Amino acid sequence: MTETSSFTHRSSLSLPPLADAAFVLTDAQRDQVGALAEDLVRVAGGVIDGPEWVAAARTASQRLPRELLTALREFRNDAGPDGVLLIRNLPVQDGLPPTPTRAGSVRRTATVAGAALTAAMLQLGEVIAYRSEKSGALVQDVVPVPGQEEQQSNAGSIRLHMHTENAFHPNRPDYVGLMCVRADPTGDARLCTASVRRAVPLLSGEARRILSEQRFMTEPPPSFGDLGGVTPVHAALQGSPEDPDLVIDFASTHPMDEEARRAMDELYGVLDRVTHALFLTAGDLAVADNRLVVHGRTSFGPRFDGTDRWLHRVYAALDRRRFAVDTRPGDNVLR
Ligand SMILES: O=C(O)CCC(=O)C(=O)O
Ligand SMILES: [Fe+2]
Repeated sequence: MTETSSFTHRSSLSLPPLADAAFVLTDAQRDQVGALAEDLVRVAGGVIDGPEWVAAARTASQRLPRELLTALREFRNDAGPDGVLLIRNLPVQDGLPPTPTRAGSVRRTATVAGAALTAAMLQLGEVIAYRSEKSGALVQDVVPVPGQEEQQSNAGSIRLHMHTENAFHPNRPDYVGLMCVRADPTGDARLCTASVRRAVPLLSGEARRILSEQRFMTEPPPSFGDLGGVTPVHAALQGSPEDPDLVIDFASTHPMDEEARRAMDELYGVLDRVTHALFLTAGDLAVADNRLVVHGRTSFGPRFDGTDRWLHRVYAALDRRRFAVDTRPGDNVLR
């Protein structure tokens, strides 16, 4: 189905570029974030994946510039029609090392960029990770990996299909933060986002009805095991019929019957028409509301010589009580 669809952003050209709606920090605001991030680099030996560092980052996040705090708070209340908050001119440390090329690369110790990203995400919710993904690290690298070019994962460099982050998981992140520390030198790699709020009005009534029924199944990656026996059958449109959430992954969600397949094809086409493509440069943070937005990436040609595109990724979940069932008490790493 989706494997054969061509990837074009037809009418995305007529949408206002998301970059125009960005929150751009002034240089003084960037330095203010840089100062709190520098402090965090020194806390608890900079060891991110421990309760001490996360607690310090949570406290420090209250010192983010007032205007940024306001933008984050408003985004949390309502992520708007596009469901993405683009924040630009965040600090990135000088002397960035070569882009990693290892599979599963993560940040175990704090950097200025990693700390700034975590602080921003902590104003949206609690930062979380998954034990079976990127070794449970809270700050992860998104980099192309040699030998994994063809994979439908963020280590690949072929087109990454549009997806809800961890669509297969009963406790998905509410927000996905992707911060660029090194832009793609070829200029080709673009983060793609599409909002269910833009898509739903373009869907037929029939497709809306079918997509709202439990007629879809999303496979977990093998590393996640059986997720405690939770059945992965779900509706693609969930919650409010007027303003639904979207749960779908065009690489791993399977329609369970012929009508469901047609509805999913229609959804694919409609999402394609409302897709924004964003070229991220160093210091850009794109936060997607994972209930409203699917995201993916255009294909690009990595060089694996240390100059490739490099993003950091942090997830946030709104409610610690909701994900407690999948963690040990007080922990931020879900099964
Ligand atoms: O590389 C990108 O722009 C997106 C990758 C992605 O989907 C992810 O890391 O969750
Ligand atoms: Fe993703």
